[in-house]
Formats: sequence, C-alpha cells, structure tokens
Amino acid sequence: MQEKFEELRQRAKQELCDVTSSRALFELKSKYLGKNGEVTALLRGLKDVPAEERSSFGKMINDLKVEISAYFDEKEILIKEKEIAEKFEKEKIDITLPGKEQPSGSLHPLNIVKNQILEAFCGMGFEIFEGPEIDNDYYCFQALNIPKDHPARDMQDTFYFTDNILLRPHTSPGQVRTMENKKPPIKILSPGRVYRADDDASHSPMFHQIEGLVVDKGVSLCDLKGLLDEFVRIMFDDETKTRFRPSYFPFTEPSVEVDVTCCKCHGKGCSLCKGTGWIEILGAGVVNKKVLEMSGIDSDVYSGLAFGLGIERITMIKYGISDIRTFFESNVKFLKQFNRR
Ligand code: FA5
Repeated sequence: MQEKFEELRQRAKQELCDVTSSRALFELKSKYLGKNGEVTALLRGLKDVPAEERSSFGKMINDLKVEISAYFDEKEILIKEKEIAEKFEKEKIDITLPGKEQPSGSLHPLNIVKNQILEAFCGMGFEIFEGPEIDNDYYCFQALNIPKDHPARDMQDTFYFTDNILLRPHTSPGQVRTMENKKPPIKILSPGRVYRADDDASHSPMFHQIEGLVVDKGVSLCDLKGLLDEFVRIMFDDETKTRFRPSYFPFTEPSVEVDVTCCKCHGKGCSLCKGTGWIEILGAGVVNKKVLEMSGIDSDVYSGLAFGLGIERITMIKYGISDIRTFFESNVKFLKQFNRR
C-alpha cells in the first residue's frame, strides 16, 4: 500500500509539472482530489480495510491528501502570477503616445458675428424680440407706410404664398409688433432670417438682418449717430469711421444709409469697396410719425429711431469675404477657418 501511495504522490507531482494553465490545473485537481478523484477513492475504500489498520491507513491517506493539496496550492499561485503577467503584457499601452485628435465643431461665421452684434447692443441696454418669418402684407409693408402698389415695394420684393401671406423681406415688421405690444420707453433688437428676390455675389435670396428700435421722449438723429458710431467702434476698431448718407425708407423720416471705411484699404479705394473707400452696412432713420401713430404710439409725445443691418454684409467686411454664397455652401474647409479653439 505504501508503494501505491508513493506512486500516486510522484505521479501527481510529475503531472503538475506539465500543467501551464488554470484550466488544466482545475482538471488535474479534479482527477486527484475531486469527488471522483483518486485520493478521494482511497478515502472511500477505507471501509474495506481491516478495523485494526483503518486508523493508521486513514492517517496516511489524509497526510497524502494534505501533501498533494499543498502541491496544487503552490502551483495555483505560480500559474496565477504567470497568467496575470501575460495579461498585463498583452494589454500594455504606451501612455507616452500622443492622443487621437477629436475634431470639434464651431459656430457658423454668421452666428459668431450675430452674437457679437447682439452683445454690442445688449451692452447698451437693448432687449431681444423675435418676430415671425412668415408674415402678412400689413406688418411687412402697410404698417411701415408702404401702401399696396407703392414703388418702394420693389426694393424689397420677396416670395409670396398668397397676395397677403409672404416671407418677410426685412426685420422691420418687428418694429410694429413691438410698438403694438409694449409701452415706451422701448429699446429692442429683432434678429432673424429674411427673404428677397435677389441673387448675386453680394445679395442672397435668404439672408439675416437685425432690426433695432428705440422709442422714447426726445430721441433724435443725433442719438442714432452716437449709437451707431459706438456700435461700429465695438464691432470693428477705433480707426473705422462711419458716414451717414441721405437715403429713403417710407418708414423713417429722415432716412440714412450708414457706410464704414473699407476694412481692406482703410478708405483709399480697392476692389472690395469698388474704389469708393466706403462700404454700406445698414439703413436707418428717425421713425416716421405715421408709423408711430399706426402702431398706437402718440407721436406728439414720443419719437423713435430705427436701423436694420445685414449680418452677411458685416461678416463679409470683417473677414474680407467677397462672395455671399460661400456662407451657404456648407464647405467644411471654409467653415473650419472660423473654429476659434
Ligand atoms: C431694409 O431692409 C430696411 N428695413 C432697414 C431699415 C430699418 C431702414 C429700419 C430704416 C429703419 P435695406 O433693404 O437697405 O433696408 O437692407 C438693409 C441691409 O440688409 C443692407 O444694408 C444690406 O446689408 C442687407 N441686405 C439687403 N438685401 C440683401 C440681400 N439680398 N442679401 C444680403 N444682404 C442684404
């Protein structure tokens, strides 16, 4: 029996030497120490051993079991260490490698400039009011002193759904809607998309305007000039000058168009400013008394100032862009230039 135990011990030791994985170790352990293992079978056979030898046999089998279990425990530690080392090796990463660049989006240049314009005016106490893009003839024209069949409608020809319903050609209806709903003093900005039957390098069928309206006691053209000079100083620089040219809008009297010195040639004359040294950025004026009255404001007590600027035009001047259509082509190479991370 002694030899049998010895043979079992040696065989278990030998087979353990060849084991290289947790899986193989588990299977070998079952072979010797499992429910149907060889050592367990010896213990089960004790009942057939004569009673006087049973105790010493039992002790020998137990010792053998403890010894073989210790071999397995030792081996298990070694295999686990080996397997962890292999896993680390396989999953090793080089933390000194540079990270993969994540492309980030950016605001569209028109939104960048729109935000700058809104910020400039909000800093001067203006609030924002947005009107509808689809509007009716009254708000787009009649309430702005442009009766049906008036020739001034040609300047702002737009797209009609019916004789009465149209895509607004300017943000000026925002003036009327505000005056109808708000008591003076009024100081609002009305930004949004507008539409016109235009299409060339400097005119788009859809573009963006920001309307400004101030209604209070005693406001005059001087206030308008001071306001717009300050706006130009904030948007461009101290060198940029403004020029007020007489103009005509049925809803303002007097009316002006405001030019700024060309950002490219600084007033000398170049292709961008068509040799004049100046670029027009907006239309403005003192609100026509008729418009105030039609909107329910007493024109003997209050006066108003209004201006309407094109965001595309200002963005083109700021960034030296010569064709308005580049804003709407969704060309990522063009748009990436404005990513100011
Ligand atoms: C108007 O739209 C007036 N409602 C502005 C106004 C408001 C005057 C309040 C007085 C008081 P005008 O048609 O000039 O005005 O347009 C204003 C600005 O919009 C222009 O200076 C120009 O910058 C821009 N603009 C006009 N048409 C287009 C177009 N098709 N594409 C791009 N920008 C345009």
